[in-house]
Amino acid sequence: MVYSQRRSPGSPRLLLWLLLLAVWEAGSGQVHYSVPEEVKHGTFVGRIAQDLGLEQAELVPRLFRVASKGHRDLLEVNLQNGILFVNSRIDREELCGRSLECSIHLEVIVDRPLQVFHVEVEVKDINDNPPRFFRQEQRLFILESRIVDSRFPLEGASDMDVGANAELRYKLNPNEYFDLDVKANEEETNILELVLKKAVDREEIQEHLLLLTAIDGGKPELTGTVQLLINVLDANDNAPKFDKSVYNIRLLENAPNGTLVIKLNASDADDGINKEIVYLFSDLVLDNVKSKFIIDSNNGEITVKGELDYEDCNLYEINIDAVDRSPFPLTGHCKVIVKLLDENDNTPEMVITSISLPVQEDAPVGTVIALISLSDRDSGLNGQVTCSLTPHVPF
Ligand SMILES: [Ca+2]
Ligand SMILES: [Ca+2]
Ligand SMILES: [Ca+2]
Ligand SMILES: [Ca+2]
Repeated sequence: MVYSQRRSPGSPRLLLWLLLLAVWEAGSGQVHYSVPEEVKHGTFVGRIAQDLGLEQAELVPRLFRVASKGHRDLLEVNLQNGILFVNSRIDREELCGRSLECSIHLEVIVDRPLQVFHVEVEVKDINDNPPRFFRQEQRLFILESRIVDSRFPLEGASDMDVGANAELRYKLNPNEYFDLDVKANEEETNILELVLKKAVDREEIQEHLLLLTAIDGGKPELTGTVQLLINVLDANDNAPKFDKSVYNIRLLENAPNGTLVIKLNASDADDGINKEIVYLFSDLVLDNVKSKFIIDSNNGEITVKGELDYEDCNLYEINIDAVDRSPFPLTGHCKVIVKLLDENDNTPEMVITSISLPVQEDAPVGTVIALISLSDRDSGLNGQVTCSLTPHVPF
């Protein structure tokens, strides 16, 4: 290479000539090396002097020097042996981010005559970044009534490396309820979905804990994990239930107003308003029952409201509904049978059905004077009547 040392900056022709020379040098002096990222200080990169056609002995006298834009200190040349070596830590991710191509451009300059060489040092990716999830925990809320095959989106992981070192696959810990579905899209990201494979039941399990693992394609592979916390939300899928379907109650007639007949109790396995219960007389309940009894819708207490007369009616059948407060309520049923017990509240009644008066003084013994009929509205012993006459009379 010939180069005139004479400088005449005022001459445009010379400038043009210099420029053309520089371009020609750039084209002819291209040397390419590659080095993995994160190698230790002093790692050999290439025999740069030799590859550029320079003698070791001329490096110092010709002021051999290297310039690199922005990252001057990453690579260095030993002027004694003309070897390019790694001078400080090279982190591919810091240098080039997610870009597939990553290289350091060096400009090698020698004087007398001035020559400029261009050297590319490609920085190769190593798998030094595990897949990372943005959160430590992903929380999902799933209504228990969701059908099998329902899908719920998940957030994937990212990997700072490139190529296979950043290609992720995913797995979910084996479990009864959920599968993982991963679809690749054009943007080199994955679409992750949790798929319901068995219906969940809040009344059985309220919270499912899963572990999602992302595995990169490096050798050896690196992994990242995230916990999936799945809260099962309640659906109104349980009707209130009474302890028994029939309650048999015995109650004295004439029980005063407000007497407690029974305190009913129903329970509901759901949650929130889906388990809150209202107690009501069912549509089957007749008016005569409603006139005698009252039910407290909040606590299920049935009390006496009207007068209970055994002689009037001695058996009441009361159908009760327990309804939850859901907007789509479910109902449980029971029957309360109230049997009244008789009290001796009726005096015997006497009716003279026939009488023949006056009695003649010579009436023979055995003559029927009067036919008396006795009755008592009470029952059992209370209704049994005995008859007697005042003593010391001729009858
Ligand atoms: Ca990686
Ligand atoms: Ca890397
Ligand atoms: Ca439920
Ligand atoms: Ca319910």
